[in-house]
Amino acid sequence: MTAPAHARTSADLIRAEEPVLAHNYHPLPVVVARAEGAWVEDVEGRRYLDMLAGYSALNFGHRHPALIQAAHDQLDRLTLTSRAFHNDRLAEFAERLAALTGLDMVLPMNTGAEAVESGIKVARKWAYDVKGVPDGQATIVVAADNFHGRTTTIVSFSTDESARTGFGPFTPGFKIVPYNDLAALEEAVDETTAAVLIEPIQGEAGVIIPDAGYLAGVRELTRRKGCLFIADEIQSGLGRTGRTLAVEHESVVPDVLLLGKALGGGIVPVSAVVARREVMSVLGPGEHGSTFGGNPLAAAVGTAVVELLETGEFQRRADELGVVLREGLEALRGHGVTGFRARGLWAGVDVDPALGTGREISERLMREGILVKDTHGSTIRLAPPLTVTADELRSALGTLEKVLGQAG
Ligand code: IF1
Repeated sequence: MTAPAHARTSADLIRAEEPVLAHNYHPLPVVVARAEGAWVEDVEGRRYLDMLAGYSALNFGHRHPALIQAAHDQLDRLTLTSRAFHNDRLAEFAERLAALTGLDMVLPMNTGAEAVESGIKVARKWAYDVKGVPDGQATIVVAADNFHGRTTTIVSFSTDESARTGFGPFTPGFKIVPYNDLAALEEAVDETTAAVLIEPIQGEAGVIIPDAGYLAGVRELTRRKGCLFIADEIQSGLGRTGRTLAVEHESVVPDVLLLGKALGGGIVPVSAVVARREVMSVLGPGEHGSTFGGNPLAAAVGTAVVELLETGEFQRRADELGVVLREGLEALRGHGVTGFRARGLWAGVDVDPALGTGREISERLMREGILVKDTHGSTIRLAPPLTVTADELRSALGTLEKVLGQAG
């Protein structure tokens, strides 16, 4: 007879997962039981500063009061209708999200991967219906080292073998070019190209920030060559880089924008494709859909998220605190940090491999009360909630310095 869940220790719960939970993750050995703001607490009551924030799904911190209130209010009214009927929350969500992004129409979905898949379908249909590409011949150009999700079509164009092995056969119609290389893009885009799909900053690859001018170059090239620019801002968007959207750093407006993660406020899965009217208009009734896409609970929380972003407060915080983050990391350069890339409250930090792997550094930080996640090799990513304070940020950087000093 196993102990009741509320009496189980972290170790009990980790052990209990093993026989019944798919082993598709290797989590840090911490069992979170409650959280508020930038802080989480494990089963035994130990507190940790969350410097991962759900990979940017918790931009507004854990359980932001305005978002929780919006969820509670909607839970007491209506949670799901399916799209067979209208609901009284969806119009406002779509209106305010479109206005926030500077685009025209919204296709509400649930997870990031669904937004990516939906963006691919819309771009292909635009290529056939508007651009005149012969049926079945549309191609989409993507970047090497991309991360856009885990569905079979999406891993079809991944360059990460661990994401692909064992999952074939794959979806055709994708070309892969090096990221941050406009010449390669120029060569790859041809008359069959429906779209160029890229992350404005590559997250999983290690927070790879392209050269100044790259995003503007992609915008100019796609416009000139008559294909769509799809920006996957599922991780880079919604305040993370110090702007509503990362593409704003180069004053670029894509034809199609993919959003997710923080759009659901860290409460419910909410994602969306937002696009120019000409593009989204290729979808007719019955041609795409989702049971939960645009449900009233998601729309209510999504609207509250948009409301937080309309003030610009979180974007300013990320921009201003980004200076604290970059200065702190600069001070660690040569003291265990061999390099870093940072924009707003988002950084990929390369640690001297002699001091340990990213996983080992992450575990040492966990024991010191800081939660981060490694990406590849000895790179760790830092992405705290945008509600983090400067003191909390400095404290986390001090702990990183301590851990790097102890390591090796
Ligand atoms: C996990 C990575 C990050 C994304 C971009 C689409 C999606 C993601 C730019 C798909 C999702 C998540 C997946 C999550 C961990 C996290 C991740 F490590 F997997 F690669 F952030 F870098 N576009 N990224 O970053 O969105 O379907 O997951 O909602 O545990 O797999 P999703």
